[in-house]
Amino acid sequence: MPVVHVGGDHTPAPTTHAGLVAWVQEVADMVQPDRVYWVNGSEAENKALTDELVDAGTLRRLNPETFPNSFAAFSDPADVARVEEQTFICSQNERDAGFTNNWMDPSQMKEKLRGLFTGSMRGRTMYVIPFVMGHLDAANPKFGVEITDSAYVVSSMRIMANIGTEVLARMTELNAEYVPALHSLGAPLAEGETDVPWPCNSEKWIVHFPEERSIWSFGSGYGGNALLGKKCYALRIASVMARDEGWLAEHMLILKLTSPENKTYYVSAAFPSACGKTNLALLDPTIEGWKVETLGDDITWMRFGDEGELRAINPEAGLFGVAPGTGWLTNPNAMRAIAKGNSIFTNVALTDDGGVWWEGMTAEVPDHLTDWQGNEWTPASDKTAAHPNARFCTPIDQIDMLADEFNDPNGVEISAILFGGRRKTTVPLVTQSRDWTNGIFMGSTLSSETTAAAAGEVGRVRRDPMAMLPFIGYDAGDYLRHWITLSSKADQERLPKIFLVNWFRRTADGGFAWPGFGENSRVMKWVIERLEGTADAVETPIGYVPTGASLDLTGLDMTPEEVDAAVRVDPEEWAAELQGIQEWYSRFGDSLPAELQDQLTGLKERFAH
Ligand code: GTP
Ligand code: SPV
Ligand code: MN
Repeated sequence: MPVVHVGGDHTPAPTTHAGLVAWVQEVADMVQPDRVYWVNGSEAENKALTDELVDAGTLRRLNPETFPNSFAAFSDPADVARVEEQTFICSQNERDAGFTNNWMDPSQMKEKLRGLFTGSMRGRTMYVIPFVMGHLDAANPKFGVEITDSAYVVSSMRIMANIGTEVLARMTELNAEYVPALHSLGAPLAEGETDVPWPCNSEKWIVHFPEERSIWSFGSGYGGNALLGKKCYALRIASVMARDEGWLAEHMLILKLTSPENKTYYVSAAFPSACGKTNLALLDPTIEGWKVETLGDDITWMRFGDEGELRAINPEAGLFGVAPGTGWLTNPNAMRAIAKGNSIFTNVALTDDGGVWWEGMTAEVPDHLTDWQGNEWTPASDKTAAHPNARFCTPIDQIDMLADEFNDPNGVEISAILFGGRRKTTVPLVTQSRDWTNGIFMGSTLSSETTAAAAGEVGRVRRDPMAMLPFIGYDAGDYLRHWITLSSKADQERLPKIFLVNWFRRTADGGFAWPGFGENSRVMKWVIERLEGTADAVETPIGYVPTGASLDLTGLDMTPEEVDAAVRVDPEEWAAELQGIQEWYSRFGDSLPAELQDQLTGLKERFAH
């Protein structure tokens, strides 16, 4: 593998971008790696890296017959999810981080981080990964450069983003600005010390400097903490860019629907982590005549176009999906993409024939597995075989139903936006907002039970505005105001309609009130028919919900009472909900837009009448 050394026997960096070369040199001086390597993104390079990772025990090569060019990684049991407690927005002023973010004075934080990063790559290779989020030929391409000491990160970033030589060439040609994104596992190796399969540090810091548009991540090798193009850049830093440049960076999927009449619609949807974005993005409809294609499953960048239409792109190139629950019955499109290979699995279980398995992948449970922690596992085991936040990392172009428009730098026009959460009670299957501002109110008060995607308690209801709670890179009230003011750029006729959905409501016996997955196509059909003005709805204080007769239930084994239980607006449940919203809004202090306070007042009044 060709190696570019910095210092000593200096070989020139493969770029004349002076700012970049200087930054790489500065980082190398601090982290003191054994070598510096500029990632070119080629297949040969990836083969060499994955071979090394297999030798080091970080990756297990899967059976090439069933999972070609695919690998499994098993993390340190303390490094399995995003660490929100250790995630910081270090704006110059504390006020600009807002109450939803951890904050520390940026110079103090830099000093702390410099201490941790000094010598942190000793004994390791420092990889320099030029990448672009979104299209390389966009009007204003969003470049980044991740420096990391993890080859697992390099190989995963190669799936999740466009990386390497071509990107660097374009950056150089444009002398472009880029987001410097520094990552270290925080596990230097002493002379002669043998490595562990998943190096990391018990101390973790995921830090963003919004004014500088830079990222420093220390101590974790896990996805959202370490693949810095994803949450750190494409959401936290991008949300700040979006605020300043007049666009939106959102935790959303993008879906294309074609009706039996051959009309096409694009819908984006924001659900919190592990609440169904990838599954809806890859929807396999159960109703006749409807076709679904996908453009993205996790992050969406949107801007108002010249005609006042809201246009969306997916800045990512891969899926980093929740494995458990992703199966041939619930999500065949994801399974087909995974089966093509070229994937990295993390914290899944291994089958005896060198394949992977997780809860919900197949109807049949294997008799014997090796669980994600390397222990023997049988169906009698009292633990799950895969970690609940086990992930698959797969190139998006392996999805058969990927829409061609994915490749269009101009994106697609969004007709409807869904906000959704995981709520056992209270929130109906689907509700159409009264209007745009009421829809922003719905998004701003979105609530969901916490999941295994972040470290900490699971199942606790928390407010998660626009599913962006862990990802808004600035003050949450300013973020909501940005949504409101931005729509002045819109053609009011073409503003998307906004809906609130909940696939996770439970019945008295604890089961799901709605079968979900492919059956969600029935809800999507209602959404489209609402846009077209053909579906009925009943007006409730929270908005418009379907009548039993307006949802297409053909072939679905549900009684009208069961459907009613899924769409019901229960005044008692909503009395408690209003209390929760009131408390939530009180936390914003004076940064809450008055329009949203008015929305809450209006909602209370409608319930009182
Ligand atoms: P992140 O990648 O963390 O952002 O998650 P996500 O929002 O993409 O969630 P994903 O689609 O991976 O789903 C998370 C979990 O919810 C999986 O275990 C799914 O099986 C489950 N799930 C998704 N959609 C539905 C649904 O309609 N009904 C039910 N009951 N479960 C669902
Ligand atoms: C999420 O947690 O929302 C994810 C996974 O999509 S991660 O990349 O870890 O953030
Ligand atoms: Mn996500």
